[in-house]
Amino acid sequence: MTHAVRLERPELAARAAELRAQIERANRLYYEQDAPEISDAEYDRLFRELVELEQAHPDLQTPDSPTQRVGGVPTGQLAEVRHRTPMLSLNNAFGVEELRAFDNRVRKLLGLPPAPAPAPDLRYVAELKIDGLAVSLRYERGRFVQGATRGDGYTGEDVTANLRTLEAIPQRLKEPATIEARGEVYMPKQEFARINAEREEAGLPLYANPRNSGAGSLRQLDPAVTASRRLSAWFYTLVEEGGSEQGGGQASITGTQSGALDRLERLGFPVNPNRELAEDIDGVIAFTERWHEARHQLPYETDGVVVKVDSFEQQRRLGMVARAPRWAIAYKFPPEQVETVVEDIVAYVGRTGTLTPVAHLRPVKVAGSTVSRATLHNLDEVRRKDVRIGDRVVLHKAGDVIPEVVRVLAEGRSGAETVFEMPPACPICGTAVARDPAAVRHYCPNPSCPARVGQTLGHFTGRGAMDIEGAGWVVLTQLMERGLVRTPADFYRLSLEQLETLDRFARKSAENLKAAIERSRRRPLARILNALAIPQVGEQTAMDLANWIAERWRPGDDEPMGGEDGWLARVARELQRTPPERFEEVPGVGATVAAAIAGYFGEPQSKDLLLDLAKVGVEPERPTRRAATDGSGPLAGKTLVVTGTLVDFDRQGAEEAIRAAGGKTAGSVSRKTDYVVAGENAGSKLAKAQELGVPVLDEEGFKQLLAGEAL
Ligand code: 3B8
Repeated sequence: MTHAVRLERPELAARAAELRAQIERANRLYYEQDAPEISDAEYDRLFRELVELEQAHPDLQTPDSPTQRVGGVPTGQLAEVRHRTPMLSLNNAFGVEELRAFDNRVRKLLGLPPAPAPAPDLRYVAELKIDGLAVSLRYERGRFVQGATRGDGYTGEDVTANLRTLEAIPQRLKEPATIEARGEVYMPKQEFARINAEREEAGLPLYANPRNSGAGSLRQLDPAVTASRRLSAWFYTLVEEGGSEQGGGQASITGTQSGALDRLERLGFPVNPNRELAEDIDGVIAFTERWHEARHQLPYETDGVVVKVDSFEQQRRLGMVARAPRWAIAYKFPPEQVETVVEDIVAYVGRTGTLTPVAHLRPVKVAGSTVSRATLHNLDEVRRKDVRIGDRVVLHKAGDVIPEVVRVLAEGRSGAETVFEMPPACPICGTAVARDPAAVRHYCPNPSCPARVGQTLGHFTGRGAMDIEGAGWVVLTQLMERGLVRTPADFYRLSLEQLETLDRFARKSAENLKAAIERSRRRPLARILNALAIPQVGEQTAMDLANWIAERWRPGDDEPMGGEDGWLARVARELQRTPPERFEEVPGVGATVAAAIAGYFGEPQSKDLLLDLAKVGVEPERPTRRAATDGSGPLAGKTLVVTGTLVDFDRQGAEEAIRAAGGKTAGSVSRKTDYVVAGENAGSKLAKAQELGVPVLDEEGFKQLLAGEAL
């Protein structure tokens, strides 16, 4: 304590109380509301200060101090699960010096000579530290029976049903082992960016990072929500029956962490391939250096390297203190924050007319790329952060992908900084800007605003949609300015002569663009639906919706796919008269998205778009036949509803099996339902079936039915 300001006793007690309050508050925001206000680095700093204070003055420690718990309190909505062996957390190391200190502590406790003397019996495993949500999965005789979050380390939340929707989680192991596997469920960076973009459009609060959005997606009461987010997982701990996190029962099986990782892999778990068995701490340090920059190229976020003593026997001798094992440490990469200057703040008009203030920044390198723009989301956010033009700011990338202004360095202001105001008129079309009653959103109310139309058309021609090569912004702007394209269907009416009138367009370039437009007529239905820019419908939902449509309104063998009397036109008419609740049958679509889809197809402005596309000759590819619909198959002509959790099928798998057997699936039970397949925790649909006298099958009965065995 020589370097710190010396505090007197009452002040120390006050400081400890203050730290506890700050940490508790941060824990609540982080774990319960998935909305942290302080950075991880700041949290770690507070936590360490409290740990140091309590270590120096043990009488200041209270039984309920956050240092005595792992953190994370169950929200009380999901069922609780008591962990058979506690899920501890890791102590952190900031910087190489703290890694070397860890190595020396380990050596000392094991009676080995201090570095740099060689210690050939001591080896370390270095693993990438996945920035996700820790879970523990229980398998009995090879079957996945229960999955829980870490919670406070002793009691977590039961998220079994939600975890079953993850492809990364094996329902069944390659051996009938009874084990617990622990790992990290995470959200890939791109998925994080996609979900935040959707949330922004829907006016929902944004997730701070993939970890929080992953947690928000997993700690859900409705597994369909989890299923709609593409979560994945990496596993790193294997607890064999009767084992503990300090080795224990593990040793009898493999003896080492590196062996346990290999065994996890053989059992069928995803194990991160970026791991290394290092001969000494220098090997570990080289590993951290290698991944320091390279990590930005990974599709998931990693915030450090977990270093573990390889031998379980040594792990057991090292043991644990308070809340963390002494045989492992989490090396944290330095936070990727940089300083730059806000050169301007400009309001951009989006597809829906929303005006978004965007900071134009002095270009700066952060987390692997050069950044010159950062969205400020809305005026409230600009005011809350008090960002002014000319300010020096701290910048980082949320989730390692989205540039974000963390805070303003207000101390350095010269007074020449200017406060941003929303323009009173749309910067593109001059229409008076309107404001949502909810007050966060400013928007251009003009549906024919060139910015709005342009963005809509740009989305239509873009990748993942109709993918018309050569129809970039320069070309689009001209087509709009000349009045040649006002709606998406207009692209298909363009003549070669019209295209030749574009600036710097010769015969050849006109032909190329024309050919690209022609090629785009034959996109699959999912791409066409995505191209329409239906609110709340991104690529994934468009795909799910397309599959659902293809199942319900299967094209006839002789039916043309395009044209006024073709399949696409029929689909357009059907969609217009589909009530919102029917769209909830689409896998992964809840009430909000269903309402948005129905709202879109009911809107006069968008209603005829799909029909128009059919009329101008857009011809989707014929959906591939995934099911036996020719009247054969044991479930031909039958409609089934699946509810609750099954052991050997996830929801999608069960529905696919039904279709493959020639049957149909529905989302709700009615008198027309032939069977209800009820798994564990089946609720209202099961009750409905019993009320209507619809036959109910358990999983065994369902399998028999699929196998064509009469019941
Ligand atoms: C013991 C071992 C906690 C952890 C651990 O990628 C313990 O190993 C832990 F008490 O939290 N985020 C990892 C990661 C996390 C942990 C770990 N290994 N690779 C991670």
